[in-house]
Amino acid sequence: MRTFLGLGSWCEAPAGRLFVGVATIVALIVAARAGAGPLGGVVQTKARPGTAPAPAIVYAEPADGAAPRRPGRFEMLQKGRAFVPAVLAIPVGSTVDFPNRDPIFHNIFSLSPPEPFDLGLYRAGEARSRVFTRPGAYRVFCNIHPEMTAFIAVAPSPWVALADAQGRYRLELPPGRYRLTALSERASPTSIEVVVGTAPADAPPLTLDELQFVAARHKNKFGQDYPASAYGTRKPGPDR
Ligand SMILES: [Cu+2]
Repeated sequence: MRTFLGLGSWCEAPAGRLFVGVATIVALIVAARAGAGPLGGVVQTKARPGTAPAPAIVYAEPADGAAPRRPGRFEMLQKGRAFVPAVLAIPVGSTVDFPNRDPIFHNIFSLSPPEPFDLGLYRAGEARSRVFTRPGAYRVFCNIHPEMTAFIAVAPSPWVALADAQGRYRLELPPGRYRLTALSERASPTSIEVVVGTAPADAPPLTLDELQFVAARHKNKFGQDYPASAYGTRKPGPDR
């Protein structure tokens, strides 16, 4: 039998503080030549030995003025008793479709503080959708299968990216001053300020710390423990 550690009670407090940066460093990025101005960089994660870092999310907010709204449409499948993909990074206002591609029922929900939701129970072949109007970090679960866990980061701007396995990311930013924030499902957010010119540039590294993260069984949609029968007889999903 395998125990599913599903990012439980520890997680909700940091999620509520998602967009409060921990450390702020001012860094100036000097434009070298005219043209498009993508900002690249790398997120370095302090992870436990032998543990792959959780996927990092990076987003930029204008330091002065409001960010434009450019919502998109995204998809998170329920397939093989897992969420696919298990991590999404989306602009605020975006819609996420949650199709059920399994031959069994699922019940997707989140208790995360930005805006808890419950999509209810639905069968194979059906899809339900949700518009994420509030920025923040959403831990997403299934009320039947505790091994199903996902993470959706809703950025307050259109400039958001999921870093690759090496922590590298790229954001297409108009020239200006920005607050750049990185976070993951296992690390509190950290921010720096950057000034973006008209030429491609690299931001100073952002560092995430997973060492404080303690995995725990998460609760069901009623805030209660799952029945013991929900564990152990199920096919294991991703242990994240
Ligand atoms: Cu399920």
